[in-house]
Amino acid sequence: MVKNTYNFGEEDALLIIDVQKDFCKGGALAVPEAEEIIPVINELIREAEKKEIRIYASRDWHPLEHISFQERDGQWPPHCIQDTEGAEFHPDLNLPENTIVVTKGVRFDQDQSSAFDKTGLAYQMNQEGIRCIWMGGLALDVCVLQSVTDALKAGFQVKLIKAATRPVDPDKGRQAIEDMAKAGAQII
Ligand code: VGL
Ligand code: ZN
Repeated sequence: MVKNTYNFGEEDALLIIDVQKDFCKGGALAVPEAEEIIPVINELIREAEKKEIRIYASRDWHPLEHISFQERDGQWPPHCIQDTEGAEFHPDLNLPENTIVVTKGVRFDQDQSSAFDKTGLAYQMNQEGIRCIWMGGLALDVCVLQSVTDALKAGFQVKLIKAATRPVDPDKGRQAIEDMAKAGAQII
């Protein structure tokens, strides 16, 4: 179905942002059409494995009554609560066993929309000699946008795969693409 070849280089990594049940159909904070990205990401995973490219997957992993929830004057309904079903990766996502999981959203004092926000991920990727990050996941206008922005600020090249992401809000999604391109991301 998805017929794409992704030209991964030796210093590349794949970073999949928050493809979790709560962000998909029936979840606490469902992103429209979220499931449509899964075959695209699975194709990226297959290609990354073929080329022995490192795969990272971030997960939103909130404590109960997190500061980002509406009950705490945050922006979001409760979602991705630690060790609940909604916080699980989507079952159709074929994450290999050697995927490195990046846990975020755990801090009591702030949200972490970006997978790079106080997670040490930029340090880890630099240690591994990674120069270029291919990114997709959920949601385009929230955590993907923030992660792409932070990756660029940290000096990585970024390739955002458009078919591998969906926004919470379509207008904000279009704006996010524009902003990421302006910041230097390559949109594929
Ligand atoms: C996200 C809203 C709240 C995301 C996380 O992963 O895009 N969105 N928490
Ligand atoms: Zn969250």
